[in-house]
Amino acid sequence: MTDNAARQLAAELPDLEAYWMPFTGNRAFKSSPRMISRAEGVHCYTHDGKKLLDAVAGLWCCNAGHCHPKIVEAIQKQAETLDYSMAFQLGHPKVFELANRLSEISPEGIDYAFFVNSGSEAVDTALKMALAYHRLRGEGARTRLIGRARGYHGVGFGGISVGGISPNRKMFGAQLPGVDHLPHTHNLEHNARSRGLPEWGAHLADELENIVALHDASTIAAVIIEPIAGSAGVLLPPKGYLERIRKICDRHGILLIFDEVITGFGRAGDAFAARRFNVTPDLITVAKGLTSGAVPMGAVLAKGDIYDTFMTGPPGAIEFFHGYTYSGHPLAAAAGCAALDVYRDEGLFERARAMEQAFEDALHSLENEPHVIDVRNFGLIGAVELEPIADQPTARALAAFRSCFDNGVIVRTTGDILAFSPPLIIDEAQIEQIVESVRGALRAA
Ligand code: PXG
Repeated sequence: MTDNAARQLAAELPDLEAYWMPFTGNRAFKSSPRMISRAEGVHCYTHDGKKLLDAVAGLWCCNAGHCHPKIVEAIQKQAETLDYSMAFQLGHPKVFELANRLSEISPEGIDYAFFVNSGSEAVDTALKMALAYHRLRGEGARTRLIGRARGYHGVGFGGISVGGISPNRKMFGAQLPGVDHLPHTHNLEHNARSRGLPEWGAHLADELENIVALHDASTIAAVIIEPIAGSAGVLLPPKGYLERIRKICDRHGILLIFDEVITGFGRAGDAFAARRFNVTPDLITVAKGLTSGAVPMGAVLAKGDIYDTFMTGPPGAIEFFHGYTYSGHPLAAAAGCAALDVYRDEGLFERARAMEQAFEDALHSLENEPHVIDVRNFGLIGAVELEPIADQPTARALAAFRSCFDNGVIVRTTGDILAFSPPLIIDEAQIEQIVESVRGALRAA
């Protein structure tokens, strides 16, 4: 941007100081803001009119594309009909409709939905459900929670405790007690440049047996994992790994939670990764694509057995002392129902599956570009991992991000990994544009 353009932009913008931005270099942003003022379909537009292809679907969430007219209309209609009604002891029709719709598309046996407002809340809710479930069954000693290295489960205290991303944990003191972690499955020595699920690494699931041996199964409530880890840089489950985790959990009476905040709603080429991989957990956490990112909402989807376990005690009693003011908010519920309509009517989960090969081929054409040490993909999730510059971790990927942005494409970086999760409506020409913009960025660096 020229000095003149920067001055003009600053003149048109509000004062940027008061907003403390999340997961952002505030000072860097405020000295050189990248403002998005409008979006439509796969494109976002900056404040000064630049058109950008959104290769991340917002933040892995706008699966139906931005500002889908049917979702917009549903939100508008809901806003003028019922803005809010008490979330506890009162209900409204849309939220029941959404729960029913979710039970139709979730894996067999997962029939209940508890609504929250974000992925972080979904995770904390699922962990609490797991603990209470065991206690209700007379196994109150099962309090231990098992996460995984490099796992991302949001930023609540529960989520960072089971999460495995050090910068998200280290500043925040003592966390949940009694948490342990499985190793992650990312291994470039064995699996670099895998197309789809990597061949090597199913045995890493057996580490769960060692954790059980150490703590004893009678102390372990739940294992939480992302079927495909997104935030940590797209880490794929080796073939057979999730099946093995499921078997070990079954053997020891441990609940399995799939965190599908990213992989849900078509991203993995089916309604849920659990369905695509044919491995059914006991609880699924979702958010993001649930409303196609249009209104904040998350949910925990639960097996009937878990719901039934809570539905005991005196009639009239509250069965689960948990919930949020905005649980099942009417605008979110309306957006959720409309998003599910769009996914169904436009066949977007099937479309994600159909585009998978083109996406894979395009991404893997970057394998031999400068500094690329890995390319990996599954569904409409992909990553290009770069060799870090010595002593400057993240710098290489951030430079690529900036170059792509200047070239009209928004990508996401995490460490020195470029991550891609385009809206499910992406076409082949747009995939090509993303990949060519990354190629240009890498060659120019
Ligand atoms: N679980 C998973 C698997 C997630 O990916 C959350 C929980 C938390 O969701 P909320 O709605 O509380 O943010 C997430 C969120 C990134 C990125 O750049 C990913 C997320 C959030 C912010 C950035 O990869 N995922």
